[in-house]
Amino acid sequence: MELKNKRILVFGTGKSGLAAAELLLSRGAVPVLYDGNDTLDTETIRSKIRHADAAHTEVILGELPDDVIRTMDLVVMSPGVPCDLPVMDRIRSQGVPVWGEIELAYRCGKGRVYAITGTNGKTTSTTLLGQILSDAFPEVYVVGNIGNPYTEAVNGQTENAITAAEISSFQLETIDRFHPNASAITNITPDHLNRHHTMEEYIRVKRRIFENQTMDDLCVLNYEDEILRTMPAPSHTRVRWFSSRRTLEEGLYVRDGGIYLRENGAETLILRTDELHIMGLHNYENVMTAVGIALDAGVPLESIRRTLRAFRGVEHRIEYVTEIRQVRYYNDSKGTNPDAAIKGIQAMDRPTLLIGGGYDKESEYDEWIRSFDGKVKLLALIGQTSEKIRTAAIACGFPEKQIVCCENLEQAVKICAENAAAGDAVLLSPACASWGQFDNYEQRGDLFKQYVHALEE
Ligand code: UMA
Repeated sequence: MELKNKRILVFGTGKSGLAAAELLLSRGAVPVLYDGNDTLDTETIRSKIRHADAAHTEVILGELPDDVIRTMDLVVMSPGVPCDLPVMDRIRSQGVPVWGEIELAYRCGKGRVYAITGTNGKTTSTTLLGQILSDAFPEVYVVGNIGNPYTEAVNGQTENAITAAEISSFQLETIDRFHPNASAITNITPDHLNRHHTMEEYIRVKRRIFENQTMDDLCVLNYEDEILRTMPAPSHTRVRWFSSRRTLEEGLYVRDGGIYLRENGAETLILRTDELHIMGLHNYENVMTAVGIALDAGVPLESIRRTLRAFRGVEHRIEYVTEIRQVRYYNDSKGTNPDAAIKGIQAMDRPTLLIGGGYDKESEYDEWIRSFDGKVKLLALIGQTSEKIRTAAIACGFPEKQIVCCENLEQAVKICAENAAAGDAVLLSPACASWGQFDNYEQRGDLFKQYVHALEE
C-alpha cells in the first residue's frame, strides 16, 4: 500500500503509536492519533513526536466517532490494544484494513528479518541474537517487544539491514504479510489469557510467526516444550528443533556439558556450557534459540562462539557480574516475586549464598525456599520481609544458623563475600519488590553490582 497522503488512524499513543506516527509522517501519510484514555493531554502527545509536522497532527481521545472511522484508509494498532474492543468491530464493519505496528514496520523496512516469540525467554534470546548479529554484521537493529518499537528503526535501514525482533502474541495478532527469514518459538505456557481468552487462541496466535514463511526460511522450535512438540510442525518451512534434555537426530541439543549441533549426521560442538556466563537449562534453551537462527543467518561459528563466551545475560536477570577470589556474583534483582526467584536459584549449579527479601507484597515464600534444593549455604535477608522469610524458612526446615538478617544490601553483600568459599556463587534474587529500600529493581541491581565491584578493591 502506498502510504503517501493516506489518512491513517494510529490506535494507542504509547511508544509504538508515537513511533508509528513518526514513520507515517516521514512517508508523507496523514496520521490521526487516537487513544481511548481521555485523561491524556493532546499537546503532550504531539510534543513527543519528533517530526516537523507533529504540531498539526490530529489527536482524538476518548470515543472514536464513526464519521472519523469512515475517512480512514488504514488503522495501525498498538500491541496493548485488544482486537475485540467494540470500536474494532465498528472499524472492521467499515471495511478499513487493520495492521499492527509490526506489519507497518515490516512493510516499510528493508533487509533481512529474524523474529523470536515465546512465553518466556524471548527477551534474552533476542538480546543474544542481536549481539551475535551485531558482532558479525555492520547494520543490525534489535527491536519489538523488547522495548524499542520496530517502526522506530526502519527509516535508517538499507538493503543490508538485519533486524532481530522480539515479537509478542499481542503483536502477532495483527500481522498480515510479516515474513521473517527465520523465526523461533522458545516455548508456550499459559499466559495473557485475559487477552486471548483460550489457550487454543494463544497458541494459534503464536504460530502466526511462521505463517508466511517458505522453504527458503527457517523456524526454530523447542523440542522440550510439550505444546510445540505435539502440535503439527510447520510443513511449508524448514524446521530446526533444539532440546535441553535429549540428543536429537537433527538439531541443537545439550549433552554432557556441551551444546551440540547435529546436521546431516555430523555432530559439531558449539561450545561447552561452562564457557557461558549465563546458567540454567532455560538459558541453554535461549542460547540454542539464538544460535539456531544465527547459523542460518550465516554467522561464522567462531564468531558465534566469541559472542556466547562474552554474553553476560540481560541486565538484572540472573546477570553475571564478576568473579572475585573464585566466587561468582550474579544479579537477579528482577526476581521480584517467588516464581521468578525460583528460576534464579534453579539456575545456580554450585553452593550459593543467597540475598533475599524486600517489600512485602504478601507473597508466600515456602515454594521458593523448597526450591533451594540444598544449594543455599547462607540466606542473607534484607528489608521489610526479612522476619517473614526467616520464619517461613525455619518452618520449611532450612537451618536457622544459615540465616542472617542484614541491615541493608551493602552489609548483605559483605557478609556473603566473607562467608563464601572458592567455587561458590553469591546471588541477589530477592523474591520481593524493591520498594521501601530502592526506587525500583534496576536501582537495586545497580547498587548490588556497585557493592560487588567495591570488593575487588
Ligand atoms: N490503549 C487504548 N485502548 C486500550 C488499551 C490501550 O487506547 O484498550 C492505549 C493506552 O491508553 C496507551 C496506549 O494504548 O496510551 C499504550 O499502548 P501499548 O499498551 O501498546 O504500549 P506501548 O507503549 O506502545 O508498548 C508496546 C508494548 N506493550 C504491550 O504490549 C502492552 C511493549 O511491551 C513494547 O515494548 C512496546 O510496544 C514496543 O514494541 C511491553 C509488554 O508488557 C514490555 N509486553 C507484553 C509482555 O512482554 O508480556 C506483551
